[in-house]
Amino acid sequence: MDPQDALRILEEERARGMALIAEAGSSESLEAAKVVVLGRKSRFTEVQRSLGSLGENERRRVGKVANEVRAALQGALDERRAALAATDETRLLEADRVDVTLPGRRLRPGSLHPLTIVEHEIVEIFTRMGYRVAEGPEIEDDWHNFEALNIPHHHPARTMKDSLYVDVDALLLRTETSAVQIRTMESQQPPVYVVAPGRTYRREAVDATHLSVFHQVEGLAVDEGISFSDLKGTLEAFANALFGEGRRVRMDPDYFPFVEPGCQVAVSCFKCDGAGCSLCGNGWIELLGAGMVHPKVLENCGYDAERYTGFAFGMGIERVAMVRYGVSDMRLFVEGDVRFLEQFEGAA
Ligand code: 2NL
Repeated sequence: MDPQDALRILEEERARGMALIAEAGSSESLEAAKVVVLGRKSRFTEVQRSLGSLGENERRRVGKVANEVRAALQGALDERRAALAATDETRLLEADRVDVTLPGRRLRPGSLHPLTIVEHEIVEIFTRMGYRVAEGPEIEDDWHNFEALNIPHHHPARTMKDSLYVDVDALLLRTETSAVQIRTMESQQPPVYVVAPGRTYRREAVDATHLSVFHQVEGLAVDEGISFSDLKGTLEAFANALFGEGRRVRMDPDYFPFVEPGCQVAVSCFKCDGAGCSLCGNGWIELLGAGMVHPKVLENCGYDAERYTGFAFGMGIERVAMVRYGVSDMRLFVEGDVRFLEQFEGAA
């Protein structure tokens, strides 16, 4: 290589190298610049390799410049490397920065749904009296949902209008939790004291007082010598436990195929004590249906209806919760609006 060319290349490489090093914005691009500027295939290395073929004087002259250029580039590389390492670290620290003076994020623990609160209260009142909790499937067959309950084939509750049928084997979504009590009676002899809370389904339009998916608690007591006055006393105890002392219970005749006699049960209003107010209207709040278990129902379950009698009752949990909390529209219970639900925090 011609010494003049070598010197020119060294100066060009010094200038180009300095620029590349200055431009490197990260540790990675700086290492890439180093390879370009001083690496095995760089023009600088090419010049160095050619030194051996020069005469003594030329070699000293060009070699001296080559050493200067290398030292300058190496110095610039080291300096830039240190600067980039510092900013890398600053960037990492910045990304990891925690402001320990910020106030903590407020946790919002969930709370029980009002229907759950009311269901628990109702069930607990009866378990304190010695009842057991029974549960069963939400998809039922015709026998447990209707036939065993003495609901005849022509009964309006059976039609597509009122029930939700599943596409297989004439199964349906249970229209009341009575089916659970039928299953209980089928599986054991008296005495039976059970409550069956749970979700029930009707093919019905939703409005302020109806949901197509709703909840019930039903109760059943079968034993020797169970009478209508046992039913009344039990419901009085229940009403006093749920709404406070001093409640009275009124029973008016009503018809359900699975009881005889059957009745509609109203509780004296806990707000006006029966005088009449905006909550109750006439002083009474209609809350339950009840009656003496029909002998046919007992026989359907394999019980001796000559020996055993029983009472049963059923209530809608949504209805109880509406009365209890003064809620005027049932749909609020299923809309999931936090502004509604958070009002029941701490209510349980
Ligand atoms: C209502 C009325 C009622 C029953 C449910 C019942 C269950 C069996 C046998 C006899 Cl296994 N009866 N349950 C009895 C009377 C009324 O519910 O208005 N429910 C919301």
